[in-house]
Amino acid sequence: MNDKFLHDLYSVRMRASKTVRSQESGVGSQESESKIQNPKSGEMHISGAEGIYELSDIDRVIKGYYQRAINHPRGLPDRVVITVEKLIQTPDAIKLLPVTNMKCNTQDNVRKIIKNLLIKEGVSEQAIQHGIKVVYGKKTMRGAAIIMAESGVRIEPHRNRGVRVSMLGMDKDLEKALSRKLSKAGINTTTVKEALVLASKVASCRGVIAELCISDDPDYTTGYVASRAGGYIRIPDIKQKGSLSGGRVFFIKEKADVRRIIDYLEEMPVIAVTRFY
Ligand code: WAQ
Ligand code: MG
Repeated sequence: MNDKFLHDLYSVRMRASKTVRSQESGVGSQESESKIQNPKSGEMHISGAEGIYELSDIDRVIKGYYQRAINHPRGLPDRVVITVEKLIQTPDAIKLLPVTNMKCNTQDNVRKIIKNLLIKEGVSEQAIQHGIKVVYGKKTMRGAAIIMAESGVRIEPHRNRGVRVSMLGMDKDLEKALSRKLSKAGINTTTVKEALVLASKVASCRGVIAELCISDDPDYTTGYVASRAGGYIRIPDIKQKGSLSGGRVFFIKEKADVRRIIDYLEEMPVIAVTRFY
């Protein structure tokens, strides 16, 4: 990628959280308890967002992120942190994964569908069970869990926080083309576009085999399984409406260098520039 790409590019990140007082999360209140991200600080994750943008877009992006933070279905945050940083490294060019849709599911067979898709990628049954526990579990994290695809061992260093994929963006022409394509399918939303870029960055990381994702928004019931080989496979009705659970799991090769994977996902700037692998 040429250096004009680096000119005036910034990473913008937002995270919104709320401190849940002990009465609210007290005994017998399973719902509040389930929302607490970090039991020690009582901090509950409300929402987060991140992207790479040109300087001229930052004003608009910050306003949008702030609106998103304070109008979130998970509740009103009492802390919103927005970070703007100029990129010091030229982004890598990546490709977007192709998008496909699974047919509607009943709650009964949705776990079977997840399992089959992940087994196809070579993830073991044990690893899948552990992954399913994370994304359907009561505790929601700000980032993703990392699970070794064979042994099923969970390996990310900060269990409560997880690994937060950051430093990712999409070329403007590609975004226009993608919007047109998604519009035809009736799914041209920020949620889909952001998830697709994230999944594409994760899939571009050497050592990552597949990803499983369920939104933690109570109203958003579509999730996905993604991999470089299988693409981005949307799964409707992956969770019940109203549920606050959700999360992401990255399944990695058993012998992969976890530190390198985390550094790439969190720190290496990438821009999606073409549609498919
Ligand atoms: N890096 C790592 N994990 C993340 C990140 C990130 N940047 N953002 C969110 N997560 C984790 C975190 O545990 C959240 O609780 C969980 O994922 C869900 O995040 O095709 O909206 O932002 O229709 O609620 C997928 C389907 C939507 C889109 C995903 O996720 C489609 C979504 P949310
Ligand atoms: Mg969310």
